[in-house]
Amino acid sequence: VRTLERLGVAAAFGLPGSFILPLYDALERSSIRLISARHEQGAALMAEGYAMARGEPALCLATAGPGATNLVTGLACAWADSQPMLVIVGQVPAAFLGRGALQEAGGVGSRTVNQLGLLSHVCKGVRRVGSAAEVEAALTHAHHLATSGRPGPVCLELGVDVLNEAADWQGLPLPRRVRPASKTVLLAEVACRLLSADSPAVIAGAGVIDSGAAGLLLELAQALHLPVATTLKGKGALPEDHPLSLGCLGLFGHNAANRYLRGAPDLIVVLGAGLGEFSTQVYDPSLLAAPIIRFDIDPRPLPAPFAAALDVPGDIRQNLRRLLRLLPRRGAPQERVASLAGLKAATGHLNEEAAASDQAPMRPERLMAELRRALPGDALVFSESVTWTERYLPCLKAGTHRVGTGMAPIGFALPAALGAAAALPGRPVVAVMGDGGFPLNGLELLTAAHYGLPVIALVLNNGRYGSVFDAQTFLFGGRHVGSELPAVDLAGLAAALGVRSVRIEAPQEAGAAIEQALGAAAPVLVEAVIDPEARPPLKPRYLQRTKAWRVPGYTDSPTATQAIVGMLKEA
Ligand SMILES: Cc1ncc(C[n+]2csc(CCOP(=O)(O)OP(=O)(O)O)c2C)c(N)n1
Ligand SMILES: [Mg+2]
Repeated sequence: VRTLERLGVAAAFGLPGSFILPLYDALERSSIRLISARHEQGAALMAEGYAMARGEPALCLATAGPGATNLVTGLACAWADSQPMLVIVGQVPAAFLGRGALQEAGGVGSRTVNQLGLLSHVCKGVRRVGSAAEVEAALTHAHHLATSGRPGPVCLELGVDVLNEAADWQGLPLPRRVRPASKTVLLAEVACRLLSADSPAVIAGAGVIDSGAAGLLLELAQALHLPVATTLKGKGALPEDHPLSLGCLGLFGHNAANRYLRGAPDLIVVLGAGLGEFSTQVYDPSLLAAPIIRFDIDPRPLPAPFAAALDVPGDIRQNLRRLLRLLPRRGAPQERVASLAGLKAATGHLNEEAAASDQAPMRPERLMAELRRALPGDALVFSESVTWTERYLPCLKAGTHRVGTGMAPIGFALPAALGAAAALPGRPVVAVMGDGGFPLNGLELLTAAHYGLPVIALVLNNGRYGSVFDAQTFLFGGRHVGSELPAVDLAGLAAALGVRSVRIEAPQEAGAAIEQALGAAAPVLVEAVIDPEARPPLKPRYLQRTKAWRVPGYTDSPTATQAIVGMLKEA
């Protein structure tokens, strides 16, 4: 615990059990804030949200066996989202391994789970620590591994016998966080190419936010008047109210970003983005036809058919800082900026019509507009309803719109928001999710109430697993199997959990309800009844993608074809 304190670990999220109890006990007597969750998945996602909010790892704790296996999805999510985390799982005493001990999980007995083997697939590193004497070095190394390079969770397994064993504290030196930079000659080449391009553009991903480079991106964009599109994960890396912001690229992104990138650029600088399926509109070659210069801490190959013409490996903040030193601050073509405003106005950037609609039940676009009006610019939003927040909830400050789309599990937003509330006391934090996603970790509202974490849980209630329901409309002839949700008395549920709630049935109620929740200084469940027929605009490439998954022999009914064609308004 003393080592954890020295490493700057300030919070722990976990769920207790026999084999981790000595650590629980010691944490209670430390400066580390311990938050006990209702499920280990929740604890892991809280630690992920903490890292997203604060840029530092929290501790995540689980007991041996079921505790450790319950971590899998949460750790997988943090791993896929490249978020640092220190994980400690308990284990039965070494002498009991392989002998059918309760919850033993060393993989040595018959039908015994190898918990570390399992977690090794969702962690950056795992290690069994065999003696108390190794703990300090193992923790120090784990922290270094979790935070350096491309961050991720790192897991240590400690037997309860090791946790109870005494050891001398050595006071090992703490490693400094390494931020490797590329060579100046490489950055000079980037500067040359940028300056000689006619219409360069930037695509920014989460790597910009996570490396703390958003301020430098703003400088770069302004210095050269570069239009900036982001991926969903990088949303807001350049504030979306900035004239150079194109918004988000991709299947559910902004038309302005998609259209601009298809047409204009003769050079694309990709900063900390993996350019996956959704960002690239299912690997559409026309979206990234210009040569790509790519900055990344982990320059793995881009997905086919894309390839970087120039790779700039290293820490994005370091590299952008060096690049900026090489660039003149020239007055750049202002008309580029003017044309972006025109492009956004012409492409229904925020679906202004729906965003102003007074219909009840509410259009999600209107809810997003009300949410934006009510929230302060620095409020943190953890979104699972990404098809609505990505496009219709402008992000005004880098790092204030966070998603778990590395894995895209439903159940992410609420626990992640709790972790962020623990990381940044006093900052408003909102979890945006559907009525299908809420139940997965909804009982963590108990945790919020118990520890006084004042999150707003905003549930978009459309009575269904909307995206699944829609897929069944397109792919299964409208047979909606298992996608309609029974009505739940969310207010009654919230009351039982000791949490206040408010229900929004008409758009005129939304602003006041959200403001009231913001002022509550306590967790509040805000239920927004949403028009179940509201669907995000569909792009042809999305349809092309899902059509390939249709049941054999399927043909569209005339009404389905009509409905689909009606939705295909987008480029
Ligand atoms: C853990 C997990 N299980 C299943 C899915 C598949 N899935 C994706 S979206 C979705 C439905 C979400 O419904 P809801 O939260 O109500 O949002 P809506 O689309 O209705 O707005 C499901 C089940 C998933 N992403 N993650
Ligand atoms: Mg729903």
